[in-house]
Amino acid sequence: MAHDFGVNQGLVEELYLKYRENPAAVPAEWRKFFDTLDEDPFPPRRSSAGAVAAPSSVGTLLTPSAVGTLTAPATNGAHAANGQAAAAAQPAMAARSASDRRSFIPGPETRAATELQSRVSAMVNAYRVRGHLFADLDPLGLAPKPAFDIDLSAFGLENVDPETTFQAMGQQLSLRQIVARLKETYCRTIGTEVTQIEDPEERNWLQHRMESTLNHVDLSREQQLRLLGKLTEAEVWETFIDTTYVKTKRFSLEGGESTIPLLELLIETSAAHGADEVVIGMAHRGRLNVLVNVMELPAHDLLAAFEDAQPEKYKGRGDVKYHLGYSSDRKFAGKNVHLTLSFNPSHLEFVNPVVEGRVRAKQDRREDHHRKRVVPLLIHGDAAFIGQGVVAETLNLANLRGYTTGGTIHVVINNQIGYTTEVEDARSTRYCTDLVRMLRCPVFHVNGEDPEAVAQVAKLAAEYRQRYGKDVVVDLYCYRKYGHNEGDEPRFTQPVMYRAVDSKKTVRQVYVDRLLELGKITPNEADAIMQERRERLSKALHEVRETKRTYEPSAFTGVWTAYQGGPDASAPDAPTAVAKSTLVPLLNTLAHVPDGYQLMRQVAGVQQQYRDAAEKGSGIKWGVAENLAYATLLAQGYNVRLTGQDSRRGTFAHRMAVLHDTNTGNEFVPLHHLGEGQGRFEIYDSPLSEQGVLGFEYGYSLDSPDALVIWEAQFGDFANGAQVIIDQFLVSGEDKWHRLNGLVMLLPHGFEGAGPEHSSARLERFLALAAEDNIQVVNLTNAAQIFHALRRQVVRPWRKPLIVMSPKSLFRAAEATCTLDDLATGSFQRIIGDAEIAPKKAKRVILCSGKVYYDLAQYRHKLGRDDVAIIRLEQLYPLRPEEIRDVLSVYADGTDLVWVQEEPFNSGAWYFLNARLPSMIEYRLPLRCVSRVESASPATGSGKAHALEQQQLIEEAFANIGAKTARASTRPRASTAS
Ligand SMILES: Cc1ncc(C[n+]2csc(CCOP(=O)(O)OP(=O)(O)O)c2C)c(N)n1
Ligand SMILES: [Mg+2]
Repeated sequence: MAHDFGVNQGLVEELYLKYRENPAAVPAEWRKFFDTLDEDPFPPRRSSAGAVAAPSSVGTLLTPSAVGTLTAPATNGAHAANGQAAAAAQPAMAARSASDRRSFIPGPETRAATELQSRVSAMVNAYRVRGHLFADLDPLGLAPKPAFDIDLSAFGLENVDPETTFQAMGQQLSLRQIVARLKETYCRTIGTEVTQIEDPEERNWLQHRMESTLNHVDLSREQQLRLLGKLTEAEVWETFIDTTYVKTKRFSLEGGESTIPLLELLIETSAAHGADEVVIGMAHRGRLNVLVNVMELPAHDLLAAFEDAQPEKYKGRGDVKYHLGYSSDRKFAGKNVHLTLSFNPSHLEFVNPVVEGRVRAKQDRREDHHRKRVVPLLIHGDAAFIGQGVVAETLNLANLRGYTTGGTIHVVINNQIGYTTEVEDARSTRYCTDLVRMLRCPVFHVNGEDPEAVAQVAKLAAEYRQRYGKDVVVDLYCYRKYGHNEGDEPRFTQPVMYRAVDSKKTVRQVYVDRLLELGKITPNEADAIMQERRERLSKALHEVRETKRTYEPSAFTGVWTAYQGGPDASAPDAPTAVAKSTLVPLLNTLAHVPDGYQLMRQVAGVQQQYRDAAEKGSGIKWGVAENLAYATLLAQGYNVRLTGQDSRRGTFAHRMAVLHDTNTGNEFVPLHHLGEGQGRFEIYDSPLSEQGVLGFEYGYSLDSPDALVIWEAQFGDFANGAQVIIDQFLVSGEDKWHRLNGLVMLLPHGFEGAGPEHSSARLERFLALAAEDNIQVVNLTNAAQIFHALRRQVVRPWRKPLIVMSPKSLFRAAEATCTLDDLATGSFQRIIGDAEIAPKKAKRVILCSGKVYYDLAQYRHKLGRDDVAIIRLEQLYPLRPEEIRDVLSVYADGTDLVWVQEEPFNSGAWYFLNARLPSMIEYRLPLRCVSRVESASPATGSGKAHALEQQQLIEEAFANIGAKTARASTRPRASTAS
């Protein structure tokens, strides 16, 4: 064969044949390449049949240098390099042995030059794709090196005169220069993964930014001093606390001090490119340092928290100092930038979706349509980032219309250890950032001991985010100077690592030495910077001790000024009824679709319900009442956001908020067409995620007190997939952080024979989490109730999460419908008494909640009894004792009071009520429970067994009326115990 293009022979041949016919038919780069050939590299040959042989392969269009890529060496196993080209490199290597490559025999001069040029191109590409494997990233020097090399011999270039010039990186350079530039750009203290980016414009932009500067940032002396100043602040804070509060937990940043200048530069660069607000989420490591040195929380406040001088003030509330949030305004790039550090629980990475939701809410509020003004910045630990599932759920939100925030800047404080767990046991991937490969976004690994490399990466990352609106990752390689916390001994488990750690100079000292070497600073100057920072802290401590200052996070400022939390008793009531003159036009609007818009028959039936409601004023179903609640709020100018799996239609097809034309598929959302000045209605089907999405909506509600924000579970059972968000944020945020939120959770709940996993939203769990009026829990029986409950959530200024045990069958039940009058004159009823039964006649009072009410009422009707009252507890928390007392006051002392629940004895509201009700009603009526028997799983898997159980439950509720044996009991019934 006249010319050897390795495994790409067929592909190049095909291109050449085209070129031979018509040079204009191939891409310009190939044309130029073929033009340089002084003889036909593929002279016509004859097949045995005498025809011209077809080219051996047809590939996608490549450039000459991309073909070169295919002959570049491959990596191995799990650590294979990225990019399709690299994947293809492996067979190429197998096909061409080293001796093959060395046996290159130059043909005529130009042909040899062309061949060499393609090898050089291959080498350039190999550095771009895999240079990061050879970069000097680990300040401890312990990270394993790859088992192969990337030197000249890998490309058959080892015998080429180093002064031979080639075209590379857009210039004519000698081979020596090319290698030097490649090593400097890709193998120094920055390792880049950018070749996986799909958009060539983005990839080329980054490549150009890196190759034209050799991935260096050019800093003025002033900028270098600022960098040193930040490193010094980082170090001084830690050493000051270390000596002042010996062995007190602070989760030292030492070893990773570059985090501080990194954050500073990320914010500054974002600001220079359009950002004026940054929301940060981070864990324990270095958080105090960030609070003081980036957020500029006065050191006084944190020192006061260390002093902990007034413990009585915080009994039963508050949080540890390394979870505290803060917000401040600072000047960056000549303008004001608002910084927010989100409050955070111990649970690593769960703050991620919360921050994203907050950013989205802020962007929406500020009409930041390009999402460049408000930027999310998430700081991760290396072990947590790859280990926690919520990371993947949050990354998957990145590019979704309902959730995108225009790109998140991720920083990993990669100290190469998680508590005592080493990298080898922490992940199956090479990098702790490898999960983000799903987004194909750029990743910059950087050696944290090279602050100027960190500065370069900060600029690249922030500029990329601002320019392209996508996620970007900075993986800051560093080490952890001490154990996991300050009381922990790391040498028990990492003796070798800590020998290396113990031999290190501080990051600041390494930089000082470098600046001294370059003559940029004198030793006295460096000392003075340090001294000045130390004195600032000493002075602050002195003042704190003098004044016995304490620290309390500020609350209810900014958009929260007009809202309140606190006790239920303090919650002002606001009318939720809406005049018929408003309701009827809204119903007509909801019924309206554009001319020619074709609806499926069943969907048209749902639309007809609006018309019927407007005309008849009765028989209003749940879905109509719910959509009408949104419509009335929107018409008043409130914003409404509702997300969940399949929420646009509704799992049970009761909502139909987004219509589809049967011919075109075009969507139509009636709630978008209510008229001028209406609020924003957003409804999205969410990805199949619970913790990610609930965290996001919680975050959204944190920054939109004036909106109705709703997360809907497919079935309530799935909400426990988001249990951390519920426990650590939703129910406890007010107690720990003074942070309110008004998120609504719609959790389909109810025993209808659907099996263990589609019956229970675990009411008992929410009631166990209920304290200090932290949440509202309701289980509603009538369409008017959801209308008033949703409206109440927004129109009164009291903000608490609302947990709704949503119905399933009641969506369609005629008994649960309401009238227009109920919406126009009524209000939310926490408890619904029994108007049917004369109190004097009542021998038994049944108390219940939710759909079981209808089963009980129906059975009573069947029995024809007029001596059993049935009272519905629509709101289970907070309970207002006076209202309960009031409703029960009409029944004689000693009347049998039976709590009836569909749930097993150990679930539902029984434990909760049994602990509270008797004293609330001053023990006037003896309380006992009728329920399903105790069970480890919520419900039976047999539909028939369910029906049997339900029948027994209802019968038992009516058994032995008036008999003396009916006793108050808190124990499982005999059948349960045996
Ligand atoms: C969800 C969760 N599981 C376990 C822990 C306990 N824990 C606290 S820190 C830590 C190690 C974290 O390692 P890494 O993410 O690398 O952060 P580093 O402490 O090294 O900065 C663990 C396991 C936790 N806080 N959260
Ligand atoms: Mg770590």
